[in-house]
Amino acid sequence: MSLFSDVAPIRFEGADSTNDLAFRVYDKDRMVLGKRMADWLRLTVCYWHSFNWPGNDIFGAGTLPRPWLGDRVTQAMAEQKADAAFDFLSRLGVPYFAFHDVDAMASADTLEEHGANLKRIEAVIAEKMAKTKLKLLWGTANLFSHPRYAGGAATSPDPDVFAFAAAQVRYILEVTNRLGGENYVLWGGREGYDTLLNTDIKGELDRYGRFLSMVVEHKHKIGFKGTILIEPKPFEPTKHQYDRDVAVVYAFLQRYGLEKEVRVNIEVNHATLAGLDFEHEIAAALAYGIFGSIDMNRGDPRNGWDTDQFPNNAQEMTPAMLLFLQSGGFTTGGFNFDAKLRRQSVDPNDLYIAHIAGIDTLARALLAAETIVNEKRLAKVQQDRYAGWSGAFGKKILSGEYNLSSLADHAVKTNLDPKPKSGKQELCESIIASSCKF
Ligand code: XUL
Ligand code: CO
Repeated sequence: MSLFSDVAPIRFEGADSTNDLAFRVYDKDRMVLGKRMADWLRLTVCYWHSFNWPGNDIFGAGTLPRPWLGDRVTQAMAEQKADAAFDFLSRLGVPYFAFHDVDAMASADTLEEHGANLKRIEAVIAEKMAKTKLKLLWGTANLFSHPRYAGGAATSPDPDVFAFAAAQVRYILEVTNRLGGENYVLWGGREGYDTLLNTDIKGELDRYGRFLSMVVEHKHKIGFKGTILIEPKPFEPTKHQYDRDVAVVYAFLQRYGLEKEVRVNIEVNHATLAGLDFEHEIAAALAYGIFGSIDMNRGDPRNGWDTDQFPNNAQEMTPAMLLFLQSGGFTTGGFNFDAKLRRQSVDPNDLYIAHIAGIDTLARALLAAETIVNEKRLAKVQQDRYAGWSGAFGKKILSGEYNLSSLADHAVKTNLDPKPKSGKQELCESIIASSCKF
């Protein structure tokens, strides 16, 4: 029995269902372009927002019933939390969870105690995973909540903080490995600055690069087969985070020789906070070959911060889902709901309803993307648009047959006079809109 036990396992009931606690679109065994819906989406619930956040904000205290939370978390409280989390996950019927070290464990005062408490909860979680068949999408270290990390972790001005963070990462990376985690995430919570007046960017980036190299070295040393992921975000809590977006992360990885070792975990509202579309970040990661996983949520267009709301707009999601589908989907990644309830959502069922609505939104977007792929209308627009590059002349340019002057001579001699062609944006947009009918 737990806070979430009052609900029967959530089932697919179809579009006409009037049951708030049922899926209308997400039908895990439904085949989409040759793969089960569940295997495309690899749905994940995050521990921190769902079970480790009491509903506090900067103006007020926690509002949500989370009896296992308190200033000091004992092992018994941590176990009660794990009971509730695994009960919720099993009833919701998703295959994965994700967590930070401190989300799950009892409070600790020293690093040694941190390691011991983490091990104790690892044993509890391992047993629950075996019993429920739930899997770990990723583990991560919280290197941003404790006051010692106010100036960053890997980018802290203090080498002791760097070493403390290294110890924390080593513990949780090894736990992630033992629990069969499929990825390890580094979100650079405070790896950035509040003011440039006291900050040495080059030094901080070099140390951040060193830290990440150490993580990658350790991954190989312990035989962790999962993927190391960086989660870009432009700001909040710092004024400027070094991992501001996918392109910046790629440049960082290249500079420190890690672009073949590390991929990205893209979060919807981190993209929008960076002034970019979510689909832009997916497209960029695919173009650079570093697409890894997705943190699913949405922001509020009129708020400039990370509101972490559950997604509810399938049409908005469809362009990203289309890129995802066309790329073949995840290897080790998944759709993790990095989303939280509103503070007034104090009914235990609200957590189910939020996830169900988010999952159905993803399922709708997936089906819309499938329709678009099958219809081939959008693909044709792109093919026609770039057709010249697969013709003889385009190929000759790309093969290096011309240099700048010989190409210029050719253009003059043949009196080139290219005419504008329609980009067909309205057609593309109407294809997206009309595909969202689920
Ligand atoms: C913060 C955020 C984190 C990471 C994990 O904005 O997204 O929850 O996903 O540290
Ligand atoms: Co996130």
